[in-house]
Amino acid sequence: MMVLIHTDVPGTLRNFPITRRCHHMLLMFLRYSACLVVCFASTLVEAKMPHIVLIMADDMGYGDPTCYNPNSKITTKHIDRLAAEGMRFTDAHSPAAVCVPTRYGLMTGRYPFRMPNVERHKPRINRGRTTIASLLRDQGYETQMVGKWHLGFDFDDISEEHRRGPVDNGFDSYFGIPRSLDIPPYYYLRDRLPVAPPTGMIAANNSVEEGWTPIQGAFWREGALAPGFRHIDVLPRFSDEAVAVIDAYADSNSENRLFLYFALPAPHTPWLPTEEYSGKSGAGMYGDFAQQVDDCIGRVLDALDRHEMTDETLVIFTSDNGPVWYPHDTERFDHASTGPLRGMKGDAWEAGHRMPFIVRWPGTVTAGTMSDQLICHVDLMATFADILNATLPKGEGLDSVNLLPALVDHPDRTTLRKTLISQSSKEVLGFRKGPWKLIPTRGSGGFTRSTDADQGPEGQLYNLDDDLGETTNLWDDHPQIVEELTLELAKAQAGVRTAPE
Ligand SMILES: [Ca+2]
Repeated sequence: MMVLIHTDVPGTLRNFPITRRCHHMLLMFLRYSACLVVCFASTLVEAKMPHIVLIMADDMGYGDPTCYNPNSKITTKHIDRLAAEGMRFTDAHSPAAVCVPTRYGLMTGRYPFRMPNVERHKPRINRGRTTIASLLRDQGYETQMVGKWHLGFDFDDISEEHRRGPVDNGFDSYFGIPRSLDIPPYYYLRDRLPVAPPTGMIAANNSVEEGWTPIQGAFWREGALAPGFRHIDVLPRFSDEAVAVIDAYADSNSENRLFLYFALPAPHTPWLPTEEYSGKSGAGMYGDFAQQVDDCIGRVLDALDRHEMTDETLVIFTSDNGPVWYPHDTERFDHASTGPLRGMKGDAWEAGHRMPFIVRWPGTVTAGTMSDQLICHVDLMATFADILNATLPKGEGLDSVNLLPALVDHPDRTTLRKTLISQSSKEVLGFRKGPWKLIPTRGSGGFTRSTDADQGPEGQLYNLDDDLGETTNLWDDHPQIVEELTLELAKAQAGVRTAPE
């Protein structure tokens, strides 16, 4: 019988801290001795991979968590705890400035301009596409999702089976709502079935009388609603479900690792803080609701602590796009939900897509560190694959760049992701390369209304190193850079892979 022992250590592992490097060399030895002790070795290899908990807030701004904005009027002690115990990224981006395309990019590792153009609320992910969940499931993870899906379902009757949702895209189980909590019909789903189908109706709601715009506050649209469904219950219910997933996993004594994707429906509208949180922040009902979101994250972290899973769990916290927060809100509350960034949700400007992004992974990621590495939600696919030493199927994760080196050895910020494409709500594609950011149109491309100041050159070019707030348009000053970035963007749009193979 031949025994193969490979001594070559993969590139990323060379850079691991020494204890982890030894640990991984042992794992590699076990893996390649598999022809002798297949079952024994594979059990050990799987047992040493981290649990993964991915928490994505909905419409939370770059300036909301206190660890990103010391002047925030919102107490975010649990998000701050993650930052204190992990790595906080300052140049992390959603692939889009609104919910659906960002979630497509997160799940598939593909920029959302590649997303199939289908009828509203129909499935967005093609059959057979690798997702982060299917990747992890195929590597032996138990994959669970709680929260807002918003990538469409296929069904014949709303009271019957919903196909092509989370459990048909790599998740073993799902509890959640089909889309944003201000878009009807309003009902819960468990796996493929409605918990109760939406047979009633609810009138529209907003908070205009309290000084908010029609798309802020306790805003939802008129539509069908399941019996007993209350919008205000959804966030607490999801927290209960996420904690229950961790409890059930811990009680099961499973030999597999856990992947929990907790897709919070908040602080997206409707802003509905429960009584316990009302009036507790300095940023109105938005801030109160965001503070409740932070506590929900705290409940998940507590569950990991309670089951002594914290030390072996990779936790990622981020948000899917910027906040619905206007300059007059910043003035009114002296709270900049967008931080120092220009614009808001939907925009091609930075506030639309530059996101809080924190990674905690005890023993691998150094506590209390920061990274200015350019990263994007689409990068989780390649990063998870590298952590698991898995190979992505050919053609999958087309735009996903492996971030593991950024987590373990803090390389120069220009070494991993070279470029970034982020899309606005009107599908304007912004192109980033180094400090330069090109927006090939005038204006925000999103929710911020045009002003006279948006006139002038046909497009926008900013140097974010000098001008993070995108105040000075350099389009006319650097025609060569405009040309270079325009060409690179066109190549990507033509279908060219943007991430290394
Ligand atoms: Ca969102």
